[in-house]
Amino acid sequence: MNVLAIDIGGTKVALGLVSNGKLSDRKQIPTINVTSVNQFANHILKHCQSWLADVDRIGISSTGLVTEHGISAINPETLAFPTPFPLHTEMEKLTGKPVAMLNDAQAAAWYEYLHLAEQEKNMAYITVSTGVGGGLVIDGKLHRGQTNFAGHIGHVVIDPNGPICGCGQQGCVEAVASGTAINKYATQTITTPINNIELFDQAHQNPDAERVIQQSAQAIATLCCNLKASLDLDVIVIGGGIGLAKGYLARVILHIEKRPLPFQIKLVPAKGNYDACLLGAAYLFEH
Ligand code: BMX
Ligand code: ZN
Repeated sequence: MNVLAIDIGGTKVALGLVSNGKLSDRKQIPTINVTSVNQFANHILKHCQSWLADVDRIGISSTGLVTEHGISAINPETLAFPTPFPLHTEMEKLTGKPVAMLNDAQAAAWYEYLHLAEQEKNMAYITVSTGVGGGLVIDGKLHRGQTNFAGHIGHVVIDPNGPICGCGQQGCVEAVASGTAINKYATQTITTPINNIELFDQAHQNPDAERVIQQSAQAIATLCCNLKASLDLDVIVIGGGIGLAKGYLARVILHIEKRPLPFQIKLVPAKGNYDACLLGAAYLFEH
């Protein structure tokens, strides 16, 4: 089976041709601002025209709350689609192929669950990227909840006096730990302009850079321990551009190891690497 996999993030859209579960071709385009769902669907299809004839199904994973009505933002600062945004129905209309759509981190959680090394039944996937997203697998089933909101763990409040989050709350994990938050803190503390890649490169010799990364790692560690206490998970899989940045996971683990034993939880990097959400889109058809 050939699946056209589409992963929509706040800054980029990844496109993949997945043949029998393996990524055989991949492209990346920026997430553009649009006024209609038709405009966005055509923009995507323009870039994968050459694959379409071979495609049996289309899987979409997207940042935001994904329901049967379409995509909407929990944090509109990271995605500015008009609401409603029924990308799945529009793609079905334009291609005539069956389309499935899920939140990006929920999709990645399912892919990672199917690829766990151990026979674990309770796990979470956390992506630390533009935002902080999550997906939960409980007793071997992807848990989405009544309104599909389950897993939006980036919007768990860890500091009621913390920074305002784009979702309207104060002190969410996302407002402290995401790539966007890291970049904001870095710009405030380090006087020369610096991007997140440079920040990680400089961390070993620049205490300000290290402090900014530690603040994020500590917030993610708190989130992991909170998840262990609330769901008694067996493992948490970490992904995303920040989550997979060199040395980040090790920093989170060090913070977790300082907690009392019942709160400690095993962390592993995503098997799907930076493409966990893209592969997740293709695996929406695997049960
Ligand atoms: C936000 C939220 C989640 C998403 C997460 C990670 C929006 C637009 N997105 O918390 O649905 O899973 O970011 O998204 O409200 P990413 O774009 O950083 O991968
Ligand atoms: Zn929030």
